[in-house]
Amino acid sequence: AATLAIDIGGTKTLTALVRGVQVLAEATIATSREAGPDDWLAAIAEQAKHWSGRYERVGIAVTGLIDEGRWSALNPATLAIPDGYPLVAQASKLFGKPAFAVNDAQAAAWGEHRFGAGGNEDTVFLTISTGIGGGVVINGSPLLGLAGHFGLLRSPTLGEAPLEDVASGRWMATEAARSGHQAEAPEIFEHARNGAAWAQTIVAQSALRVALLCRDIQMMFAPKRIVIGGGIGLSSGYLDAISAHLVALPPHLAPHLVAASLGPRAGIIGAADLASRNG
Ligand code: BMX
Repeated sequence: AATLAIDIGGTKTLTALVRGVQVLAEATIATSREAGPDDWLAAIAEQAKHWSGRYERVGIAVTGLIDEGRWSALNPATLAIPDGYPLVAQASKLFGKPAFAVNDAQAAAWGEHRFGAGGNEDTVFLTISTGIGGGVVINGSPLLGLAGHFGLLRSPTLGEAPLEDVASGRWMATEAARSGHQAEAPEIFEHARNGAAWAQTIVAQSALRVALLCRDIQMMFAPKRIVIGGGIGLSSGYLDAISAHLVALPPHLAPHLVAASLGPRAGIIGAADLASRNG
């Protein structure tokens, strides 16, 4: 039987009907930053109407922290979520099916570990997106709750700001505006490819900071692979830019970086599989 799989990110929401690794149908809607969780769920329910009767459970991946089925923002700048929103309770009421919720990067880490680039071995997944999310799968188990929220790491050299505030897609757009260019992340990559120095500097700075994060993650978990996903992470040239900073490391300290093979679907596939195991 299929799962209604949902991935609510800071910019967009992916809704799908998933069976195993198969995505039977899908739709992307914008996550309205002015609205709140009740409205986001209502918009998803509207879309899911087309699939009524075709799913028996709901698996939800979200930007933010999930604790005992309740949803909160860690960095409200990525998405402002009211503290402790009863997501699992609301979703199971709305859809009339058992629901399971997990952080978006943790869901994607699980998806990639089981069905994608992680190859069923120890995997750390990083999504470089509106924010920067992380998920860890060690010894076949996903670390849940707060574990893996690498975008929230702070380093004195970055002036106490959380890492994602100085490296994510949102940061890139802010940096562009500071240098007099109105551009969202996809346009910044476009400008960088066309040789614009201001855009190249922004991409390079973000990639360097993420490279340093990957180096540190290798020290913490020594995963077989670090899988890179998210709209920024999967932009052409970005993964190479990170890897270029890591080639000089001695082999036993060097992380092995690979692109998410499930692409933007890692979260829905992971959330669906976790829901089927927890329901
Ligand atoms: C933030 C945090 C993480 C999330 C990551 C990527 C919030 C709202 N989110 O670090 O939980 O995994 O952003 O989120 O505190 P995305 O929306 O960029 O995919």
